[in-house]
Amino acid sequence: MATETRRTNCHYCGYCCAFLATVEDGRVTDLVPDTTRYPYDERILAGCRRWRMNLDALDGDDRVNYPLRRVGARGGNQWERVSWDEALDDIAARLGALAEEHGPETLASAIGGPHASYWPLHRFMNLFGSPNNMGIGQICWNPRIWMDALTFGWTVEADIVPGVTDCLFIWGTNPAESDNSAFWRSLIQFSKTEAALVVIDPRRTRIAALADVWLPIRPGTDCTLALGLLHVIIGEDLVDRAFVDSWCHGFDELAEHVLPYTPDFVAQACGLAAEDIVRAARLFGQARAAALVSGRGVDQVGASVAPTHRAICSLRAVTGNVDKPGTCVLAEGADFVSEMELEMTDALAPEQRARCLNTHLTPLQCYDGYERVRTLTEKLGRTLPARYLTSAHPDLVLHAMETGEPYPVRALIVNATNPLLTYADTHRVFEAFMGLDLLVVLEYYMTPTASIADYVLPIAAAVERPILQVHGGVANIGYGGPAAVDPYYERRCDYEVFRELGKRLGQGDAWPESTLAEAFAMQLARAGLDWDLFCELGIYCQQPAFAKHELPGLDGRPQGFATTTGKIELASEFLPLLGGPRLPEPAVPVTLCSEGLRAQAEQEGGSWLPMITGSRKQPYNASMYFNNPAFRAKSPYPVVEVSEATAVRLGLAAGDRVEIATDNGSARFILGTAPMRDDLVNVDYGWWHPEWEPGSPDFGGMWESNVNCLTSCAPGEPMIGTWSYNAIDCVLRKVNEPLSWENV
Ligand SMILES: Nc1nc2c(c(=O)[nH]1)N[C@H]1C(S)=C(S)[C@@H](COP(=O)(O)OP(=O)(O)OC[C@H]3O[C@@H](n4cnc5c(=O)[nH]c(N)nc54)[C@H](O)[C@@H]3O)O[C@H]1N2
Ligand SMILES: Nc1nc2c(c(=O)[nH]1)N[C@H]1C(S)=C(S)[C@@H](COP(=O)(O)OP(=O)(O)OC[C@H]3O[C@@H](n4cnc5c(=O)[nH]c(N)nc54)[C@H](O)[C@@H]3O)O[C@H]1N2
Ligand code: SF4
Ligand SMILES: [Mo]
Repeated sequence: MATETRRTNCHYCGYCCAFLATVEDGRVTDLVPDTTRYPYDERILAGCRRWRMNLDALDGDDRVNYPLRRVGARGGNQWERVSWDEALDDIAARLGALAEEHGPETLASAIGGPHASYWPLHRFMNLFGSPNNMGIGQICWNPRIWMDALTFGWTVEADIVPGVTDCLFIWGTNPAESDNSAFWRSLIQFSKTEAALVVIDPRRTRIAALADVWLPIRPGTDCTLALGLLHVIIGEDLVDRAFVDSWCHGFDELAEHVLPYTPDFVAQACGLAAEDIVRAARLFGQARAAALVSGRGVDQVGASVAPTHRAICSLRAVTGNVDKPGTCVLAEGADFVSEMELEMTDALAPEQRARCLNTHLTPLQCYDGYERVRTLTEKLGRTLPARYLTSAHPDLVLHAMETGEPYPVRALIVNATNPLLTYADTHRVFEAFMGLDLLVVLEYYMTPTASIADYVLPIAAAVERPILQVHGGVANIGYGGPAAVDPYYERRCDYEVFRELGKRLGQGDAWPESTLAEAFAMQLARAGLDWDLFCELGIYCQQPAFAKHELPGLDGRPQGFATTTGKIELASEFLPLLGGPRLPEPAVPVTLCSEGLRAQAEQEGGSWLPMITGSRKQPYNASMYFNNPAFRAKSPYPVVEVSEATAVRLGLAAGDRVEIATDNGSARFILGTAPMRDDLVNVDYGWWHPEWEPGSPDFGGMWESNVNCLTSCAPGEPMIGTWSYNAIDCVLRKVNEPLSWENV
């Protein structure tokens, strides 16, 4: 028996840690951490509960191993095994016929978190002629990317350097649960230094417990807080005058704009103590080097998202905490072939771009907005990825599926996402998908979404496929490595699936590389790096320089920032061109509970409360890993949390069964108590029961504790279209009947 050791990587989180696989006759028999490749850290791997799943997942009997075609009614969970050729021939023929009848825009795609390289799907879509890539773009990552780009001309990253950074703001992010790896470890170390740590989060997270100042903010009021911090910083002249005079545009306007945001006013609006606001502002304003990291807490709050990010950008700028060591640093563009080129964005004809189901709704998040920003960022040679930043709006895509307006969307390709759990408004998503002519799902598992497909295509996971993680090209870093083995059974890499489908639809010339590894090699070659060498090193990385705005441009003068004015835009000259505001204004959170629902809940002894959803928790990730028996033994059921005081006020106790509802639907959970703001509900997301039968009637138990049965994707933010998973409301009441899984 031939035994070899091969390099490979884990992809159960974004770090893509390196491993050495023992391979016997094409099968992996063991995995050990590779101590020679990025980002090896013995303690992190010792604490990581996920990486051993790679071995189980290779041969797990719950994996999808062969192409499956639906027989019988949609959602009936009756399948026949077909060959790849049969599946791809039929899918291509049906897509061709649908495009003939309705135009290529009748095909939409759905993506999720950064699980896969999405550019092959997007290349396929662009060449097919459809602009309608739907996903999570509007609520994950890209609000920040858009606002950073409009303010600074590119994205910024916190450069947290112990001994240099003397103030750090952690704003609406909880790395103990969402990262739980190198970054979280570095924060623990950082909290032990003299530097000030300020955490803005309604929950007393583990990082909040380490903070010098914890601001348990009322959800959805972060823009007001940021403007209040600016009020103190400008009022007390904690401003970096020299930097502002040379490099900021619109300071006087901003100074006037924040005058009404006094500590008392802000304290009232945000449910905080005025003296804590002043203290936090002084810590940031007086620091020699201050950094700030934000997350979902400010990304997923509908209309507030853009103004909050802009106010946060202004906070960095007026204090001069931009592109200096230990502050917020503008990344470099990647040396590799850009995501936009890989996606072949330019192949999509202008008339098809104009049909994207976002263009008339969100003037920034669309091809026109993208091209305008691209013109700016490319002045300094950097290109943003197009995929998220032009993604269609789910509200419009669902509407087109439901009504055929403005044109029918009849087919959908779902790649690396489980929309029935993770997209807003599950009932609506379900009805819309059930009515499609063709639903193709590329998956590892028979998820609820896969269970209602026409075709489920078996996809190769980490260890069976090469990995190149490049963060969409917004920084000059790439890491990953080769596959240890060929995919087991008949699984294939996503790339090969889109290539084969594309070839059947006349796209042959556009897919010169026959494997994903060859495509990665081509992507890296532009950086002068050979794929085999990259696999040995595990990483390509160039540190950005500091104070890049002072470097000489082509005309010999400082190159400045890639914005309309060449300066950091505290007052935006760009957004008004799209009908947006010059300065950040707080917005009012949405309500999802009608008066009728509230009155009924009250009659039944329930209460109406603000809600946040999806706060990350180990060991799960969105709708994944519920099939891991060890994880389930440790975290067996879905939880709704309130503070102890709130539980007492509501007459509830930990362990009670509760139902939460909005006008959209309801879900049931077990009540827990946790240290957090009073009168607030924190709800788990992603819960289903893989041990249940897929398909009708229970769809893997997804109706019972699925918080997205309550949410809505109605566009809140007018430039990007962000909807709300946080700062919404619900009614909560106790129920006595056992939850169905208690009977199993
Ligand atoms: N275990 C695990 N890790 C994950 C994921 C997962 O599902 N599970 N998902 C991955 C993905 S897709 C993402 S995008 C990242 C997200 O990573 P993070 O952004 O770190 O997400 P969370 O850990 O939920 O932290 C968000 C925090 O914001 C707080 N918050 C809620 N509403 C508000 C508000 O209105 N204002 C403020 N200031 N705070 C608020 C919540 O209490 C919560 O603690 O995590 C990634 N990592
Ligand atoms: N209520 C609420 N909803 C939310 C959020 C929230 O906080 N609250 N968070 C939102 C955010 S930030 C995000 S990013 C989304 C996450 O939403 P999703 O990305 O839809 O969530 P996952 O459960 O991680 O689904 C990933 C699916 O893809 C499969 N998969 C993993 N890797 C691959 C691959 O390489 N190829 C293929 N074909 N399949 C693969 C997995 O088996 C899994 O079923 O959820 C969003 N929805
Ligand atoms: S789950 Fe993340 S931290 Fe753990 S081994 Fe995999 S990539 Fe590394
Ligand atoms: Mo996300």
